[in-house]
Amino acid sequence: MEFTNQYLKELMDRVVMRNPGEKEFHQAVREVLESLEPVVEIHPEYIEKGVLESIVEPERIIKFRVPWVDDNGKVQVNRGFRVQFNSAIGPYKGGLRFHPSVYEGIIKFLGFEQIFKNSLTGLPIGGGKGGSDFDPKGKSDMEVMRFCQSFMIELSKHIGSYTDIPAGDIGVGSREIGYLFGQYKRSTTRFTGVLTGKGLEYGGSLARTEATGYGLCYFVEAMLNDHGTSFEGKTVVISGSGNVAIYATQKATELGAKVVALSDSDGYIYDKNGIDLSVVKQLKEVERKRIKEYVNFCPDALYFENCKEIWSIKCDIALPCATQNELDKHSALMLVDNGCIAVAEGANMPSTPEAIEVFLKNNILFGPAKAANAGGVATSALEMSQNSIRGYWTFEKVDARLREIMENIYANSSAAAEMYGMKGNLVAGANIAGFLKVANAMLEQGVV
Ligand code: NDP
Ligand code: 2IT
Repeated sequence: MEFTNQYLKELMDRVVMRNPGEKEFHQAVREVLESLEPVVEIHPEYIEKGVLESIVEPERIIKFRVPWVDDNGKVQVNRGFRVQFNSAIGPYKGGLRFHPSVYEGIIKFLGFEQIFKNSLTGLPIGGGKGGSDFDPKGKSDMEVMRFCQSFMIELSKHIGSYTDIPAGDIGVGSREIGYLFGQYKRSTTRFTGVLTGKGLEYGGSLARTEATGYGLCYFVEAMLNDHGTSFEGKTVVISGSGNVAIYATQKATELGAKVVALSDSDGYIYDKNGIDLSVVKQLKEVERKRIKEYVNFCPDALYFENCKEIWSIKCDIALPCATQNELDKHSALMLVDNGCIAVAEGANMPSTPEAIEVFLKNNILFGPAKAANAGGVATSALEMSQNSIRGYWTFEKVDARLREIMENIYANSSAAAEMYGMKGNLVAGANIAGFLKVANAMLEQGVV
């Protein structure tokens, strides 16, 4: 799509020039700016008062060396990042990603998306993201611990329960959060809710582990209900086999669907009987093994190398829950040809812009990441609430709040799309609804 608004076009050109080589960040900004075309026509003040100029620039970027000693006594050096993108509506909030592909452009794209996602939750949280190019895969627990301790010695200087509250993302789960929390406490002598996704023994919230996957399914159920259908009896394909994929599988199954495929970065499994999640949980959460091992326990299942081909499986609903740009135009066309009716993003920016275009043109119900996967961070904010009152809520209470939040996000994104003349386009609707709250807060706070 070409910009029709000259200011937005020039702003996009400046973002590309000032952030060279950061293609994922450019992609994320372009999508939001494109959605805002009808908004700035009605509200030129967002341009005139510099809101758009500011919102694409992180408030602060912290980049640091993370030295640690491996099990052979060799010194390893990684890079650590924290992008504190926008604090207009609350303290910076967003996950940490440990994956070899991490560089500044990935963290900036994730931090930028987080601003609007967090706004959509309706809760008082700003946008941030961090991480490292460290690869936890194949490392011993002690290596992971030493890395996390070194990472937190530096990060602890920049975060706090009123300033910036990190959590997990790819490669950062309960094990890593535990080590990070332990080091934060030791470095600062403060026991606070500075991280979310904590263990239940030391301030974690019930249902946070399940929240992103469950929230994704609550969003999809609301979207399907609005179009006279539901998960009941549907065939579902889910990519990834990490935290988000596992709990999306669990909830979709509970809601009456059959999930027939999961993947990791090496390949995918197809089980015509429906995925046996107890096997996946044992392999992935306990033993940290590859998804191909699944076929050793479920002999009817098949394993295929090349994870991208998972989208060739015929399904009614597709939920990409692995990583950015995992679903391209070719995959989108396969899904459409096979009669898929709905796609919703559990991962952040998993569909390429060309894939999204295919979905929108073919009237596929499409739930964009900012809206559809906001259940994780929303439940993180509920964890912060519980930490503030020094108490705990029941699983049922947190889960009910999560469901209500996801239904509201669907309703608000849908309403914003319609109000700005793009009925049914939840990409535009989510971007606009998320943007307006942050932009108005920025206007009220002046040039800061
Ligand atoms: P996990 O680390 O638990 O799992 C990640 C999964 O995605 C693994 O199956 C992994 O396979 C696969 N994957 C990761 N990178 C790649 C890659 N480059 N190519 C193919 N597959 C890949 O992470 P999560 O489940 O937490 O995160 C998944 C997605 O959901 C991410 O996009 C994340 O940003 C997003 N998300 C997560 C939230 C959360 O609360 N955890 C909240 C909102 C969004 P392998 O083991 O082979 O690497
Ligand atoms: O992308 C995301 O929203 C997350 N990884 C969760 C962030 C959080 O703070 O819970």
